[in-house]
Amino acid sequence: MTVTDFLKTLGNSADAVNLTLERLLQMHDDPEAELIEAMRYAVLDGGKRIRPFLVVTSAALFNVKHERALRVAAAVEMVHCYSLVHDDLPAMDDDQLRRGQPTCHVRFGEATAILAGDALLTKAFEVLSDEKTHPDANVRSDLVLALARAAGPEGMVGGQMLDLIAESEELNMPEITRLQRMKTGMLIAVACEAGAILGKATPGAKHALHAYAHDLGLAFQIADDLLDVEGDEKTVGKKTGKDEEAGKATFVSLLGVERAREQAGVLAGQACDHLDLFGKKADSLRNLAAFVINRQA
Ligand code: GRG
Repeated sequence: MTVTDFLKTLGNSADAVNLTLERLLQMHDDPEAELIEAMRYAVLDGGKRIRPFLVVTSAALFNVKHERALRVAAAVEMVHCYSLVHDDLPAMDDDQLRRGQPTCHVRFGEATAILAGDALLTKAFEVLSDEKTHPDANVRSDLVLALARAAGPEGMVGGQMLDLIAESEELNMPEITRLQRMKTGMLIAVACEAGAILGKATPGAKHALHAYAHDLGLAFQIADDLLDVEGDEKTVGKKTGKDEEAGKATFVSLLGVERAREQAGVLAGQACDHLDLFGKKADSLRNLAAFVINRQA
């Protein structure tokens, strides 16, 4: 598959997820409508939709019904977008720009942005728990458990706490790896795991996807650190140079640009090796690994 073909595949998947998100977050006339508007603003304003792509593509390995995978993909994206809204708040990173647009709190005010983040997080679990997502209650509860673990104190929120600590304490390589694994890696991993849960995959297949996602998550983060150092603010769609400004140690500050880029390549290659048992069926996941380390935004 050429890069252009892959970008088309990613774009088609994003369109389908956007439609699902649009349907799940319908505007209405009630007095609290501004909350829905802020949620829609945070979710429907672009983004690469990498996590939804992982859900849909890993689910396809097990022939899961597309509508089911799309609902789970939308739920994972809601959690991702909530984390971006809260991360941009004045009490956190105090960012003005996200995906090339004013951040949610700049557009709607801080209080509404906090509520929009809260509501996206809870809505995600409502979607997963709904029978429309899967008729088997065990599958639904496994999805809820997996996403809660990935997003909570032992996952993304815990990682964000470590990130706050990193502003005043110099972390070493194992500590940064753990931080990034929790902050970004676990949501990426649960996106792959969700496909396997929906497809009632064998332990071997689940393990392979988990190993792929682990390496992909680290490669993704190194690429993100490289973009913060080298990226063009307009293309990236958010402020760059933030890690250095905050005095935060990152993979790039510890390894240097060249070794960091090399390491991202090694991790992406390793990620693909874990997919051997799926054969050609997993080519889209392999292409995603290449996309993640070469992206400009
Ligand atoms: C505030 C609860 C809470 C958690 C915040 C994930 C996170 C923790 C903050 C996001 C800040 C950040 C820039 C993290 C680095 C990696 C990352 C998640 C980048 C953004 O993800 P992309 O590149 O973004 O997939 P798009 O816009 O394409 O969806």
